[in-house]
Amino acid sequence: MREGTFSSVLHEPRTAVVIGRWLGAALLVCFGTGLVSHLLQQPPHWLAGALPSRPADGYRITQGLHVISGTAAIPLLGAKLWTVYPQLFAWPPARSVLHLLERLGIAVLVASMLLELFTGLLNTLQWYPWPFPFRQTHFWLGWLATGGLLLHVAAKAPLIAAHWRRVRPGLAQRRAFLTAVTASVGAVTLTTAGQTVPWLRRTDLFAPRRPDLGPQGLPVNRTAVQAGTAVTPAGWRLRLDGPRPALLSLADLQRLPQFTVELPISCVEGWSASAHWSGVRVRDLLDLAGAPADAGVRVTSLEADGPYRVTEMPSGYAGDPLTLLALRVNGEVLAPDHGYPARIIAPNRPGVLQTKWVDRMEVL
Ligand SMILES: Nc1nc2c(c(=O)[nH]1)N[C@H]1C(S)=C(S)[C@@H](COP(=O)(O)O)O[C@H]1N2
Ligand SMILES: [Mo]
Repeated sequence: MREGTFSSVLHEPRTAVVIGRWLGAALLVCFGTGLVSHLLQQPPHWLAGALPSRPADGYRITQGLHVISGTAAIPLLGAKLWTVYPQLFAWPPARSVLHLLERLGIAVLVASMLLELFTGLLNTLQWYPWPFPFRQTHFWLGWLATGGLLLHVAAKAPLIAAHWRRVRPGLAQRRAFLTAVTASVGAVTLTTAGQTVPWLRRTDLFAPRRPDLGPQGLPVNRTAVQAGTAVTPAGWRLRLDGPRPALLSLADLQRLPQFTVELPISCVEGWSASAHWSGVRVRDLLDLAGAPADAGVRVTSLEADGPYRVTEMPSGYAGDPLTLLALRVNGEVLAPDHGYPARIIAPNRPGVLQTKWVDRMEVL
């Protein structure tokens, strides 16, 4: 393509560096918090026992940052690509083997980054129009994109260093462009972050969730009708398996010491909402079942099938006094959509692990 085809004066390195810095910062926050989410949801064996159940709001904060930084990265990536795209049409396509490799690297970086942000955005909408599993794909693309990003920064280090500092006088067009980019990032953040940040709730216009809308003031991801648990089997008993197995009716559970805790549901999809939960401490149930002090527990739902039917809770969570088998939320008996007759609520855990419609607990 001929010189002069791209007319804007902003297709130049200083603009790319300024936007690249913001984009790089957003992507690093997004990658770090994404790793935290992955480890909390599916820890490797050696780590499971060491996961901290505090701070109680930890996952709410890291996952909130994950979705906020990922959303902000979308307009930033758009601006960055616009600044540099004339280079994508550079001719000849490769001047040397090294140049060819660099361009291939950029192709992988751009493709994985676009796909990563796209799959993440659609996940916040709970929309999965693809045949591959979301979580594993998003995880590995994250590594690919972040690795590609680091290589890209290394390859461009001299150029970045040369344009790191502002040259006076700056370009008026650049100032206008950066103001527009800042405004777009601000707008997408302000209109979506309310799904997790309470004081931004009033500007939450476009987020897929309003954290205060739903039965008992809480959103629902999977309803009781979807899970086939709208009607609890007659004569339901909690089956407690361990050295001293037990079957506990709802009345039996209500006779045990009751505790109330304030804990959030922090969904991996980005919304979070706090509530007051009341019920029996999981550790008290483990004591009843004769479990040793360092026991974990496997929780199984009444749900016939579904990816979140069974969860395992290492001892660090099971032994935390905030971890409850909740029977009530915000002063009312759990609505079917929130897990009636009983659900798990634990601190610093992804929402997917807060099992609803609990049927069975096994000492591990
Ligand atoms: N048995 C079961 N428990 C479940 C789920 C599920 O699909 N099945 N969804 C989980 C997810 S993804 C979230 S975010 C929380 C939401 O809890 P809530 O619907 O009470 O707000 O429940 C969790 N517990
Ligand atoms: Mo969730």
